[in-house]
Amino acid sequence: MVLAQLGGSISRALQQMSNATIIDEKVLNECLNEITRALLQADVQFKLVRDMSTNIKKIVNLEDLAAGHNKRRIIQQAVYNELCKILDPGKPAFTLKKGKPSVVMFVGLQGSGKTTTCTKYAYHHQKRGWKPALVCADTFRAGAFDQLKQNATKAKIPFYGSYTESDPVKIAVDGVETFKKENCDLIIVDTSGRHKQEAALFEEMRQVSVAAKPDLVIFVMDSSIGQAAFDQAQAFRQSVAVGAVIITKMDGHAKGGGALKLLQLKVQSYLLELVNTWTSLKFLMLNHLSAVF
Ligand SMILES: Nc1nc2c(ncn2[C@@H]2O[C@H](COP(=O)(O)OP(=O)(O)OP(=O)(O)O)[C@@H](O)[C@H]2O)c(=O)[nH]1
Ligand SMILES: [Mg+2]
Repeated sequence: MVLAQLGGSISRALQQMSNATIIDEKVLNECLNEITRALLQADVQFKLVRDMSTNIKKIVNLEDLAAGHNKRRIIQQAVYNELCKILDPGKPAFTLKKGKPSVVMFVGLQGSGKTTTCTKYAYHHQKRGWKPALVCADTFRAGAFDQLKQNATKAKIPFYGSYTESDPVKIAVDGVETFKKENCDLIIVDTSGRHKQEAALFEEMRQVSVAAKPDLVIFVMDSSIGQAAFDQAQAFRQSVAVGAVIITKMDGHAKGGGALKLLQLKVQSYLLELVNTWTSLKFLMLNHLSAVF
């Protein structure tokens, strides 16, 4: 179920409840069952959904509510608050600061959409008055620099990379330094998603991260991987301090649940630093709807 569908199902359940002539236990239960079903279909962890439903029932104690109370409004507010609780990572999101260069590093498995999303992210900020730049620290895949260069040129964003230098750490450091001198306030470092061995990929990522000192590391994940999201994100988290997640290809797959699976990560505390998962997600959803290129 894609996120838009999930939103639609929840709204419909609330609307049906609002349309009922009398709000009683049966109407409340039907509404909660609908919401529960929609969340479970979207792959949200069972325990989370069950707790949410229990909490709402506790808050909305129909017997205790005096006749004058607007029960519809109280139920809607309780559902809203409980959904927000699931999504709220409890930490302020990373924000860019004017006049200070922020370095944002993108990591993720091959083909997850890092290079594409780097440019979307840069473009998104450029439109809002920031001065972004792109650094291609993927020296493993032939054609990686050309791809970034092409994207950056289309979006009119300055870029840095090399056809001859094979050390991604050196490129990352040089690129960041170059753009700091040029007063860019958002320096985006794209990294490799493939290597002969996975261990080598994680080690490279760690070294680039140590050298480029990113203010934020964004883990890019393809929405179609569904259940595998959990293990993948956890593996990345062990190598670098992932601070946000962007879920790509939400346009092409019906498995938006992969995105919601991340809720489970948050709640199970594996990715405590997923500070702005949802701001990133919103950004991404906005962007691919209004095709950047
Ligand atoms: N439909 C769709 N396709 C996407 C999206 N993001 C990326 N792609 C496509 O997915 C493919 C891989 O994207 P890249 O940006 O090259 O992925 P990457 O993670 O940089 O890949 P490597 O550099 O090989 O690790 C490309 O064909 C993109 O056009 C998206 O949001 N929706
Ligand atoms: Mg790439």
